[in-house]
Order: sequence, then C-alpha cells, then structure tokens
Amino acid sequence: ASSWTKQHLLLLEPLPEPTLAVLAEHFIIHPFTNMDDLTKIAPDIRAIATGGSYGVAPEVMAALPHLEIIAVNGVGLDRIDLTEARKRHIRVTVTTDISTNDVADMAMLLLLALKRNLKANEQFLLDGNWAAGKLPPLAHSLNGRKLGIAGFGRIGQAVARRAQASNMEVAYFNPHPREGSSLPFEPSLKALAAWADVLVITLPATAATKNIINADILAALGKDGVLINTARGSVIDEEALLAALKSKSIAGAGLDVFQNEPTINPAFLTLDNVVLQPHQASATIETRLAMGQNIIDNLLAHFSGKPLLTPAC
Ligand code: 8YV
Repeated sequence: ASSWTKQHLLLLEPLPEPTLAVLAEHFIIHPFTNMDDLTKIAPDIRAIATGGSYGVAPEVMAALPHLEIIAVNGVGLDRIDLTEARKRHIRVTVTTDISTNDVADMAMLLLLALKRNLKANEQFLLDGNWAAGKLPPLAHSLNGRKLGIAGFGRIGQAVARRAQASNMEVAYFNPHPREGSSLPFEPSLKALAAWADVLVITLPATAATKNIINADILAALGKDGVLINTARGSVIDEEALLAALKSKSIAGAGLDVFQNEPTINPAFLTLDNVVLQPHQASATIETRLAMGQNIIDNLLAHFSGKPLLTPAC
C-alpha cells in the first residue's frame, strides 16, 4: 500500500457536502476567512480549490510560497492569473465538459422563458385571470427563427444542437471556423447579430472579449432581437444593454451572469423584458457532484505524481 501524506488545501469557494467529505479524507481543508488568518498557514498550503466565477485573488496567490496546484470548480479561467501561475509552475485544472449540457440547457431555458412569456403567463394564472375567463397575450415561437452563437466551443455547440431540435436556423461567430461543423461560420460578430433573432453568448471572458457586446452589436441585433448570456458578465457592456432594454431597441435579455456578481446593477431589477438567474447554469446536484469529483481526481493525481485529468495549463 502506498503512503499518503495529507496536504494542506485552501478552499476559496464552498463545494457540495459530499465532495467536501471525500476531499477531507485526503487533505487538510482550510476554508478561506481573511488575509490575516491566511498568513498564519500560508507556508503549508500546497493546493487551492476554487470556483470558476470566484478564481484566485492575486494577493492570495502571492501569499502562498508553496502552492503547487489550483483546481477550479468550473471552466472559466478569467479570475486566475495564468501568466503568474505558469511562471511559478503552479498547475491549474478545470472541469472540462462536465457542465456543458447544463449550461446549454440554461441558455435554452432563458430563451424559452423570454419568448413564451413564462413569467408573465404564470403571474396571469396566479392572479386569477385565467379562472376569470381571460387569456394572456400570445407569445413568440422559436420555430424557424435564427439563432446566432457567439463563441463556438463545447457549450456553443451544445446550444446549437438544442436550437436545431427546436427547428431554429443556426450560425456562429468564433475566432476560427470549427472543424467538423457544417453550420455557417460568420467571421463578423456584428453581421451575426444583424442576421440573428437570438444572440447567445458562450464566449470565454478574456481581454479580447471584454464588452464585445456593445451598443453597436445591440443595435445590429435590433428591436425584435433577444440576447442570452451564460458566459461571463464582462463580455457585455451593461450600460449599453440596460439602455437598449429600457428603450426597447432590443426585445429582451436572458442573463445568468453579470458584471459585479452578486451585487448586480439594480437597474436590471426594474425591467419587464428580462429573465434573470443568479449564476445557476452549472448549478445542478448531478453536475456539481461530478465537478467535485473532477477536483478530487485532479488533486489526487497531482499529489501521486500522475498526469492531471483535465489540465488548463
Ligand atoms: C460556477 C462557472 O460559477 O464553470 C464556470 O466557469 O462559472 C461555474 O461553474 C462556479 O464556478 C461553481 O462553483
């Protein structure tokens, strides 16, 4: 039997109880409290477990001289300084492909809720209007409409499959055409927005995609257009989006992610043409347990000198 030394792990974002229970069999877990407390244990810490939307603050990474690995409970790497990690030979892992289908489902959920007036119709029923013999206004169909996908990675492609199942026409914008896909590639995001009835954002948050959905793109999407974002808040110029939603120069937006989560711009709460979620796209028990297992497997592989399962770099 091989011997296992329990290494010290810094936990930056809560994980599901069953994941923590297994993790605790192999590691000494230190939930992050504050920088002062961290300083006391900093030299012991060899590993971090964190969330995609939480990342690792630069001062936390800088405080840990013996950090070897960061296991991310998600696929977004926008809140981790990868250049610094590479420089210090700190390994980073992500939960590759585990949340793909759930995130794509969330994009369709937001889209269908908007188009089929889910919220207003339920309120109509709850208010007793149906029982009183009334009917709500007619909604809008997805059938035959055009759906543009910005960012054609795993999640974008999973959205495409769902949209095609709803008999939508699909095209995508990406830095390069996706090999093996027969769907139309549109090299201009603005042209895609002008073509589309629905624009779904599944781009990674990078310097290049910051505010990529700006006033210009929203104007191209037009007054019957709908915007769906399950990526990161930073890809949208929120002031421009709020202006477009208020003036109805686009029809609506379905948003799972925002700038400045969880204290989002309160202007979003006053709109009747949005469907909002508190960053829930991967938040199912099944997916979060599988993500937790991925974190455990990557950490165990690293400290056993085995190749990482899903390295980010
Ligand atoms: C969650 C995510 O926000 O995959 C990502 O990048 O944003 C999500 O999975 C979170 O990181 C889970 O804790």
